Amino acid sequence: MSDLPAFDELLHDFELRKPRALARAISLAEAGRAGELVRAIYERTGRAMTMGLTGPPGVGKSTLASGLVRKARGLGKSVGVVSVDPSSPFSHGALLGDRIRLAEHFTDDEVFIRSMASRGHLGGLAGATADAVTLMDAFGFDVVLIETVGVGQSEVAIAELAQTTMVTLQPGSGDSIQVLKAGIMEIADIFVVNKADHPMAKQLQREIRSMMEMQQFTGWVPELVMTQALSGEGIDELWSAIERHNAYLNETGEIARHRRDAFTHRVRQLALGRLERRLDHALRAQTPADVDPYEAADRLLSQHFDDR
Ligand SMILES: Nc1nc2c(ncn2[C@@H]2O[C@H](COP(=O)(O)OP(=O)(O)O)[C@@H](O)[C@H]2O)c(=O)[nH]1
Ligand SMILES: [Mg+2]
Repeated sequence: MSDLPAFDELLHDFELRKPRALARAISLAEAGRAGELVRAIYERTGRAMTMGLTGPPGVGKSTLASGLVRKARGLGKSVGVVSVDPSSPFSHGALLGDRIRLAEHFTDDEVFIRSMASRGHLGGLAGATADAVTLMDAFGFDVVLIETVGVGQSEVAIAELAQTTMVTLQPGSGDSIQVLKAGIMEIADIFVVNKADHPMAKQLQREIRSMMEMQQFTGWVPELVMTQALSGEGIDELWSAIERHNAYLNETGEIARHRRDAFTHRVRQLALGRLERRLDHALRAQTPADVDPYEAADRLLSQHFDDR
C-alpha cells in the first residue's frame, strides 16, 4: 500500500476512517488545497446532523460543546467538532482552554476535535471551516458541531454551515442588546443562556423573551434554553431543542433548502476567490495609468473577463 501515490493513500485511509487521514485532510483544507479530496469524497456527504454554537468569548461555548459531545456519545452517536477562534493568539492547534474543556473526549475514537487557527488559511478561514465540516460529514460522523466566536458578522457565517444554530449569551454582559444590534435574531434557532447560576440569568431570560415577543416569526420560533455547562445542567433540554429543530427542518423540507443555500454559498466563496486571484494577476500585469479609474476598470474587465 506504500506504493500508492500520496493522494490515493490519503483517500484510502480516509475511507477506512483513520483519524490521521481526517487530520491531514483538514490540514489540506487549511492550506486551501483540499479541492481534489473534497471532489473525491463529496458524494458521501449529507448524512451528518450539523449544529453550530456561536457567541462571545468566555460565554461557555467550549464547555457546552463538551456537554453536547457527552450527550451525543451517550446516545451512541459519533461526533466531529470544529472549533474556530479567530481571536486565538495561537497559530496552530487549539486554545489551551478549549483543549482542557474538551480533553475528556480525546481518547474516544468516535470523537474528533479540531481547532481552526486564525491565520494561514490560503482559501480563507471561512472556506477552510466549510471544507472541514464537509470532510467530517463525509468521514461519517453522525453529528458535526461547529464552535465559532462572535455574534453578528462573524468571519465564519455559522448559519450557512450548521443546520441548527445556537446563539449563546452570557448573563450580566449586556449581550441581549448586542443581539438586537447585530440582528442575530434571524440566525438563532436556539438561544442558550449559559451560566444560569449567574444572578442575572433570569433577567437575561426575560429580556430575550420580550425581544422575541416583538418579532414576527414565520415557521420556526427560536427556543430559549437555560444551561449550566460546567455542571451539565440543561444539556438534556438543549439536546431536545436541537432534536425538535432538526425534526422541524425535516418535516418542512427546509433541510433541503438549507443544504442548497450552503452549497450556493460555498460555490460563491470559491468562485469569488478565483476571480479575485485572476483580477489581482491582471492588475499586477498592467494597470492603465493614463486614464480615469472608471475607464481603467472597464478596460481591465473587458480584456480579462469578457468571454464573449
Ligand atoms: N459559572 C459558570 N461558569 C461557566 C459555565 N460554563 C462555562 N463556564 C466557565 O466560563 C469560562 C469560559 O468557558 P469556555 O467554554 O471556554 O467559553 P468559550 O470561550 O465561549 O468557549 C470557563 O472558565 C468555564 O469554566 C457555567 O455554566 N457557569
Ligand atoms: Mg471556546
